[in-house]
Amino acid sequence: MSDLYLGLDASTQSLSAIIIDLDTRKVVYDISLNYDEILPHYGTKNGVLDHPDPQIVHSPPLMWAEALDVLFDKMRTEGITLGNIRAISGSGQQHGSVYLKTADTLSNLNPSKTLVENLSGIFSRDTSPIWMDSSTRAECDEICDVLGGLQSTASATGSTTFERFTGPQIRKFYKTQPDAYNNTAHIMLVSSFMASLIAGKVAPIDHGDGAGMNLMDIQTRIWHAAARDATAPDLSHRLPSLAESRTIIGNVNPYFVDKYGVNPNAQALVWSGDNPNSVIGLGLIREGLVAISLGTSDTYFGTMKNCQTDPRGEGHVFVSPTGDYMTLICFKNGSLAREAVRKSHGLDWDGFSQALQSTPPGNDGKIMLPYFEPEIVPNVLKPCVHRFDLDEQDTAGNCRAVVEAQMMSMRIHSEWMGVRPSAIYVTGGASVNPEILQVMADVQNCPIYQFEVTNSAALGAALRAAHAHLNTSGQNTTWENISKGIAEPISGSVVNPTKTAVYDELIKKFAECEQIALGK
Ligand code: XUL
Repeated sequence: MSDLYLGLDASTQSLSAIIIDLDTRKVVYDISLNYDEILPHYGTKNGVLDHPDPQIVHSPPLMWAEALDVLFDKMRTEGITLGNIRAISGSGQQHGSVYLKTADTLSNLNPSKTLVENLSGIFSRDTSPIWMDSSTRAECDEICDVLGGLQSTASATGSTTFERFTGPQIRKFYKTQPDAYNNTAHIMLVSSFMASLIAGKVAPIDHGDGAGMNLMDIQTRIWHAAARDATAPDLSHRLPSLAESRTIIGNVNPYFVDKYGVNPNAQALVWSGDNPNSVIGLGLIREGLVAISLGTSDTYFGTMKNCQTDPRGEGHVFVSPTGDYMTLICFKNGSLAREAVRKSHGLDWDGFSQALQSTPPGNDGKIMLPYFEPEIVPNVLKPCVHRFDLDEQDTAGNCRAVVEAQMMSMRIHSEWMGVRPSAIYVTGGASVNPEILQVMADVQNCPIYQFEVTNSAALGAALRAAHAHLNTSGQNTTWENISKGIAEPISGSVVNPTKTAVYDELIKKFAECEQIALGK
């Protein structure tokens, strides 16, 4: 019987599981359970609770726990051989936090009861602020000021303070609900909360997810004392330890053995955030490998050996599960902007592609800054589309301008990493469009590969479980071995750069236009 590895992913909208058989390099089980559908009694919409203030976005932590019961029950009834699971790890939406009065119950869960029954009364805060919450501007400024401003906060913790990051969220909780804060014994991340349930004890926070808190020293990977003190009093004994993401916490909680037949010797690993897990699920295991996800917003993430932080404070540095560093840069005007241009010129996607084909690389110097929505990178608060040497009615020119702008912006705003990509793996809806990929290849001057993944975070978690298990059972293995044949781009999918010189020139003009648009 094959050894199996389980990767779970507690994301914003769903709990997913991927089981891999490393011998055959195959995903043997892949499921995603949508919280709104399977657990409607929590009243969430897209996994979050309704709130009159749109800046406040919370989810119920008990829902995530209940979803674990539903998932394991489903796996058991579907005949998955949970007895063959050798190791379990997981992925959580980053930044969200869970507040517990006590963790004593975790090691003593009664399998004849549900997780909800077992966990009743342990939370000091019934709802968890998640990454979509943006209600902590004041706390961000307070912490950032104590740490000496944007640049020094970024070099201390990997990112300047962001509303969704855990430190500012903890500070707001302490300021607005001091009694509940005092009543809190343990503060966990979504990832470490789920790992604690699986392991039956308080799980460490891994360096990858810890870097999304504005609380961890990004160089030494221990809690940053000044950041901690700037966040809330007596925080040190409320936070768990920090650990490498390959750390095995112990064997799986007997609750899952007795109730669902999980292998009693299955190792429970620390969990990490969804982005660090995706780095593994996409095979970004060497410096210079970059992934670009072309989704509602476009994200750029890649690995780097040395820790470089962004002096402009726009990008984030997390720790990769390989022990290297990784970056994440989020551009809000992704599909949003491409679609706005397409629709305003009455085109379908074929028409959009034809427009790209009919225009030359470099667009004869026509430039757009496509801030259809407020932009994260660069920081633009008021939406405004700027055009330089570009007529608003010029259909083909506008189509090319929006795509070139996105690709040039990614190149300019990732320069601080000091690592030029050697290959880019592209995912997300727009990654099927060869004309968009050609612009990407030309602007970045490197080959682009398509990647067919549905859940790179859960896959990354399963691969992390396999890596840790093999390396602790005397079968030393490398990340290259682990990802071979399973976390690789679609073979033959390469788009090579053809016209690059034009962009080395145009990018200078684009940078100037950006400065003008930003009023600098
Ligand atoms: C990263 C971020 C999101 C969440 C949810 O900084 O906020 O990607 O991890 O997916």
